[in-house]
This record gives sequence, structure tokens and C-alpha cells, in this order.
Amino acid sequence: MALTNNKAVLNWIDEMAAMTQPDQIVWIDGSDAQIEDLRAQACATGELEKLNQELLPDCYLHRTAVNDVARVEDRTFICCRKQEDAGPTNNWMDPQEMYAKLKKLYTGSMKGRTMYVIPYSMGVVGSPFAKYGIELTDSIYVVLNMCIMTRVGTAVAEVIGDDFVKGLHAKADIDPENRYIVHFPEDNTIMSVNSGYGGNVLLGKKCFALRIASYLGRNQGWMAEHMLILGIQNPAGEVRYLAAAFPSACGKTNLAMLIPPEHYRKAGWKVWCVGDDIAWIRVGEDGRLWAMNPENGFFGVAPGTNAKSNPNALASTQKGTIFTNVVHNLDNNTVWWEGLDKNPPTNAVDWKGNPWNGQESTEKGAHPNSRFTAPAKNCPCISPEFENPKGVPLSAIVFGGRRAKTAPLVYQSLDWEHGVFVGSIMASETTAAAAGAVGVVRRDPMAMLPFCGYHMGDYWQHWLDMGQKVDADKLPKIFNVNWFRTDDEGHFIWPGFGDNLRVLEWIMKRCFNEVDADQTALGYEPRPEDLDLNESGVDLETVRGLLSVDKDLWLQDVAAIREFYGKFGDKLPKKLAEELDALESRLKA
Ligand code: GTP
Ligand code: SPV
Ligand code: MN
Repeated sequence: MALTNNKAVLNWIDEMAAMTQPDQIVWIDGSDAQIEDLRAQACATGELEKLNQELLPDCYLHRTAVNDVARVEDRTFICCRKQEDAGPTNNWMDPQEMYAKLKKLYTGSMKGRTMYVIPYSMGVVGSPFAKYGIELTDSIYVVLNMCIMTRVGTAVAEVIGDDFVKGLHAKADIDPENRYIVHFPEDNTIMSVNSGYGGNVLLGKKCFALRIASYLGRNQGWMAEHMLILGIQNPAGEVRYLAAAFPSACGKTNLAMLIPPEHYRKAGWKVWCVGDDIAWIRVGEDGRLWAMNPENGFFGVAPGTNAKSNPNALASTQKGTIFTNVVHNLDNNTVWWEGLDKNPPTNAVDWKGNPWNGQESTEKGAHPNSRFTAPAKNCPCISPEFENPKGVPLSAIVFGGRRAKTAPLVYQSLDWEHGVFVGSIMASETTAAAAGAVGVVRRDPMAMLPFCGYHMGDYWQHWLDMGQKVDADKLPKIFNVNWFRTDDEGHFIWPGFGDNLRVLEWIMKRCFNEVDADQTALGYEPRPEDLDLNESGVDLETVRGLLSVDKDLWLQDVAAIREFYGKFGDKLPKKLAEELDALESRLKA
């Protein structure tokens, strides 16, 4: 039975059902009984496997098709009417042409299947900042993941208006040649076909909360960003917030749930997680920038997650979690992945569904982009502000990426505009989160390269404009970090993870004028002795190395940035071109 009388919603569902021709249509009310029933159905067909309910209550395992394990950027489109509005970093096709092409792929694709109707909210249901969508899908896996990642069901259906985001997903034949992840920002519409993997099919996440939302935010004066949000509580009990944009699989979940080093803990420091992937940022009533997390769960990278690197993430996965493409340990019906511990199971099934002996096999058991979908409420350090619809006030914005050499451990921008420049020149080594080569350095401005729903030049201008809406003394300070510098043998020099708090502490002190800095060609950097290295295993000399700026390497980077900027033509904000010139002259000085 339909959960709403809204004609716009019902007409659209009728139209999509006429095209996809499902045997039946089922509305998702979000009740425990319905979720339990869907889990049982998925277990009966093998779509899910029920894990050891004593050790991992309400946890399930899913394996995707082997050709369907990551986002597909080359098959992701922004279909606005004018190509120039999509910009040089997005794939584009004329909307009418794309609709016609997709229609062929969707027609009859749900014959013999059920179409599930998922009313969902990004943000707290009923809050003025929440936005609603409906995803139609023929995948129970998608339904169950959406029930963790977003707020789903009757309460949403009751408040949904005509401006909801329409999302249609069909697994079809999981044919990589006909896989399309398409956005029509001008129509509030997302269409995804021939995939069953995470970011391609959980349409509330990257498709809505970043690509469509970034477009809406530009028109409405707010921002949708690929950022974690965290609060740092100091021994005085004050909590200060920051948001940080790192590219996919570059450490957002890990930083968001950070556990302070021991002596910090003893002194009373604590980190609160507000969000690990997406931030919607607005000017608040007090004239500051406020960030809220529109999601309700974590779709986190499994490999590397362990009791030492990220105990909070691990704890979050111990109940009500769906694991995707990890190892199935048959001895105790639990899961395993590379980097969980040093005891890979011997009697196991790998992510491809083949028998796997972790002591003998030379192949990885879990896919490098294997993931857990865990409810946010499971996280031991979830912020008391997590459900606050307004979010939290930002003192700092942090950019970062994987750079083996160039970028120092941390530097602060000179002001907001220079900070926007710092975000725009971000570069990072590619990871397994997207299909394609891994470890290749590419420009990924603000970690939004794959997620900006419009022209990147206009996006940068929007960042500059947001800075004008806020008094200079209320703007967050902007920083850049790099946990990933390596030595000559390729080992990470900085210990990372919990020890990153040492850098965050300096960042917050800068925001509150509590520490001085050295000025370099890049901006402001810590005096090495101002970083708390107590029990870090890192000495001052090493930190000096991590903070060093290799001018020759940077001048090469300036040339690469100039070439990159060239792609944006007239749309490159003048201010950013000036910042690039200024950086070059500081490097040459
Ligand atoms: P998406 O969910 O894809 O957006 O990624 P994310 O930014 O949340 O990345 P995540 O925190 O899951 O980290 C991805 C990988 O980076 C994992 O394999 C981590 O072990 C590794 N990593 C995270 N933080 C650090 C760090 O401080 N140092 C080092 N060396 N590795 C890290
Ligand atoms: C990312 O790739 O940045 C993710 C995972 O957070 S996905 O939802 O697949 O986009
Ligand atoms: Mn992400």
C-alpha cells in the first residue's frame, strides 16, 4: 500500500513502473518487521548470508559481482541542458538523448522482480535542513543499506513534498558495458542501472547528498561537501568542530572516529564523530558556518580497520551491519579482511566467492574497496550533536590527500581566499574506491572531482562567494594536511591515525590564536616544537622533514596546476589565478 497520497510521487512511480514492469511494488515503511522479512528473503536467494548472530547480531554478508566493486567515474554523467554547465571534469550527454538511451535499458528490466519504494530523508526528518528523496530499486541489498545509511519509512512519506529527489535504480544484468550512473540536476532526478555496488546504487549518498545537493546548494547559498565532521573536546571541556575533505579512501572515517594518544586521553581529550563522509554547510543564525551530516550510517572501507587503527569503527560494525566483499570465515561464520589482525582464517571464502586459505593464498581475501555499512548510533564516540538538525559550528576546514612527497604534514592558508585556492589544487594518489588505476596522482579539488554536480569553476566561485557571506573573524580557518609522506623505502613517516590529534590540536590552537606559526611559501606552518610529540615515536628532526617544502617539486606542481586550471577557461575565478601567481612568486623569492 502506498504510504502517501502525494500525486507527484504516485504519478512518477506509476511512470517508472510502466517502464520497468515489476511483478509487484512494495513500499518500505522502515519497520523492524519488514526489515527482518527482507533479510530472510535475501538469505533465501543467497543475496545475503546471515552471520554468527551471537558474535555479530543482525549482521549479514553480501558479495557483489566481480566486475562491480567500486564507483565507476567514467560511466557517471551530469546531464544538464547546456554542456558548459557540467564543466570539463564531468561526463555530459544531452538530457533527452540520455533519457532515451536509459529508457531502453530500463524497459522491462524488473519483469519477474519486485520494485521497492524507499522514502528517505537526508538529515533529521522534519528538520528545516532535511531533504527528501524516493529511491525505486529492485535490490533488497539496496533497501537494507538505505535503511542503515539514511532515515527511511513512514515518517518520511508523511512529510515528503513535490520537490523530492527522484531516484531509479535497476540492477538489470549488471552489465558493465551498459552501466550508467546519471544525474539530471535540473530535474531533481538520478538514474542508475546495471550496478549493485555502494556509491553507484545507494542513491542518497554520493548521487543525492553530493552531486544533486551541490547543485541545489549553489543555487540556494549553501554547500554540499565530501567532508567528515568532528568535535575535539579539550581538557577544559570545550568542544571545537572541524570539517575535513579528503578524497575517497584517504582517511575521513579514520579521522572522524579518532581515539587520542594515551597521554591526551589521560589529560581529558576526546574526539566526537558527527559525520565521516558528507557535510552540508550553511550560514547559521549567528553568522558562522554550521555543518551537518545528512547521513545516518557509515559506508566505511573495511581493509586496514582494526582494534588499533580504528576501534570505534570496528565497534560500530558489531551489530546491525552489512559487510560487502570481505572474507567469510567459515569456522565461526564471521568476517575478516586484510589488516583486521594477523590471523587470516584458513577455512574461508574470499570476496569472489571462492574457497580461500589465508595462510597459504597469495591473493587478497577481501577486495581493497570492501566495505561495512554500519548504523551511526553504534559508534561509541558518536557526537551528542549528531541529531541536531542545525549541525555544529565550524572553527576549521581541513583539506588533505595522499601525497608521497610534495605536501607537508600541515599548513594553514593565509586567509579564506587562499584557503579556497589550497582546496582547488588538492591532488592525491587514486585509491580502490573508484574503478581504474590505483596510486596515480591526480588533481581532486576539495575531494569533489567525482562528486561536483556542476561546473568546477562555478563551484570554486561559490566557495569564494560563501566567504563573502560571513564576517572575516567568523570564518573557519582553512588548513591542508598530509598523513601520507613516505621515506625512500615507501614507508609512511608519520604514524597517523590517533596521532593525527597532535596536528588537530595545533590546528585548533591556530583557530583560537593560542599558538604562533612560521610563515613559508605555502602559508603558516607549525614551529616543530609546538607540536606535542610526547610518546609519538617521532623526533623533532623527523617533523622538520615532514614540514619541509621542496621548492623545486612545488614549482613543478605550479606548472601542473597551471595546466589543470587551463581546462576551466573563463570559468576559472580570477582570484584563484592570482593566488597561483602569488604562490609561484613566493616559491621563487
Ligand atoms: P571513503 O569512504 O572512500 O570516502 O574514504 P575515507 O576518506 O573515509 O577513508 P578511510 O578513513 O576509510 O581510510 C582509507 C584507508 O586509509 C584505510 O586503509 C586506512 O587504513 C588508511 N588511513 C586512514 N588514516 C590513515 C592515516 O592517518 N595514516 C595512514 N598511513 N593511513 C591511513
Ligand atoms: C567514496 O568512494 O568516496 C565512498 C564510497 O565514500 S561510495 O559510497 O561508494 O562512494
Ligand atoms: Mn566518500
